[in-house]
Amino acid sequence: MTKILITGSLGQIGNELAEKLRVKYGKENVIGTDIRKPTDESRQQGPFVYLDVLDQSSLKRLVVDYDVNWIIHNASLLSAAGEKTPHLALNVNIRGFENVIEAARIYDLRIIAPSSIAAFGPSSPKKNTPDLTIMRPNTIYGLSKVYLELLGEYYHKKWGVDFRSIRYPGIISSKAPPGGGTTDYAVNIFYDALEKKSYNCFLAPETVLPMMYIPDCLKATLQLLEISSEKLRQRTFNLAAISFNPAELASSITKFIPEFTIQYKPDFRQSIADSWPSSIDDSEARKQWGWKHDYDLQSVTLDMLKNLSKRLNIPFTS
Ligand code: VAH
Repeated sequence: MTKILITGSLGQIGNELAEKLRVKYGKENVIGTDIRKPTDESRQQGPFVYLDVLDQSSLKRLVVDYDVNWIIHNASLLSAAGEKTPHLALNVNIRGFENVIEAARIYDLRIIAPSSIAAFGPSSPKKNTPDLTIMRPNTIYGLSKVYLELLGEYYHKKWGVDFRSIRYPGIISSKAPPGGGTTDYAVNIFYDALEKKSYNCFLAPETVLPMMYIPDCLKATLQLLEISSEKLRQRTFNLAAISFNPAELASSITKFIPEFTIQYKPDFRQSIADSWPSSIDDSEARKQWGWKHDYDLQSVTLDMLKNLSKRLNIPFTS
């Protein structure tokens, strides 16, 4: 019986991942954990337990008590939040991962722990960035993700731990708010487009970044989570879908909300975005586990506006 524990399960990805896994593996077989209080709605979706990934004994107790055999480690501070509180990011992203990968070794767990395109830096190739290349990120988030990849691969080689990792691009979704990332503009813009018909963008109009819609993210995560370990020729994979800049996203929104306007006021997140690739080569994921994305910019825009107009109760005609 597959029993899955998710850390950071109330986050942007964890929230919808828990929902999708519960449909497939059974409500009681997916244990959500976080340090925040869940809403009544998310508490009803399945078992939820408080877990701070810095508390290794609680983590081990949960693995034993719930007979966990897969762990999805999402708890992490993202790029912008990390630059505001680097010591907290060091602790959670590095010490936290050390606790989780050690639990995976002790209890022989399958583990998927996301990395990010933020693991690349200013000296990495900017376009069509391959899986294997120069990686000298200049954010605490980015360096913690390089460490996660290398430590996970060490545990795999040294002790056979079934570690897998995906370098996520920016993720766009409408159910749970994003958690302090540099790509959050691509989510916040939809709320403001409906509520204010305008948006103050914290990145410059021409800043191209790799992005992905949440259904594609969940599809890829389950594909890598479920494939048998022997079929993988590497443990960490680039993942990509669409690349666009704020100006292109704004014009896609304007097709549906003609009166929408955007202003650009780049802040500290501009230098973070400038250090990342503008497009990613994910051919290994496509070759080794059949990855392909379904959503393009137009379909993301339409689906986001439809979902949010329902949730915010703001009329919208597609
Ligand atoms: C961030 N959303 O902006 C995250 C992501 C590729 C970026 O890792 O920090």
